[in-house]
Amino acid sequence: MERTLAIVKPDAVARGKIGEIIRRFEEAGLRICGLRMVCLDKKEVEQFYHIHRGRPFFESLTDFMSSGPSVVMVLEGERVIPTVRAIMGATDPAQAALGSIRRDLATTIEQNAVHGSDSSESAAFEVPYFFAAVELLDYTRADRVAGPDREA
Ligand code: 3AN
Repeated sequence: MERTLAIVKPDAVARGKIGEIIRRFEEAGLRICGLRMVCLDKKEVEQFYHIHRGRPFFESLTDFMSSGPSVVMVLEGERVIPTVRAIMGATDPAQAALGSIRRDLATTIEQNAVHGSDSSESAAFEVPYFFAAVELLDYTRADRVAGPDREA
């Protein structure tokens, strides 16, 4: 089962959208295995977004991401990385698909409400950046289990 890191960014936290964003992930059947609210400092954000160092928006992006609390979470499911990317929508909210988080909730290409790892290589760096292995909890989504009363 694949895992990915998702973040509710400071703009969405400030606008009271934590629940709305998590609801969309849960309704897609994804399992939350770790969840925490964090206030990242500039250095932590710079390390997290190190692949964007040198890009014109790096300074502004790291200021924004360290401007207030975020919610970090690890999601698990089959093909969870592309699934979360699809639920989020394109980086630029104006280009994001109808019904995606960014189309519905984001304001700008920078303050775009949510982050999700873009590959298994990124997830392998991003998940342990925030969570120790013991913090990722194992349980079964009861509503996803096939049984006599349920559709398989
Ligand atoms: P995504 O989050 O869709 O994977 P990336 O990885 O290209 O997009 O960019 C990381 C973050 O950098 C974005 N979520 C967004 O906040 C910011 N960003 C990306 N492109 C721009 C841009 N052209 N101008 C300002 N900020 C940007």
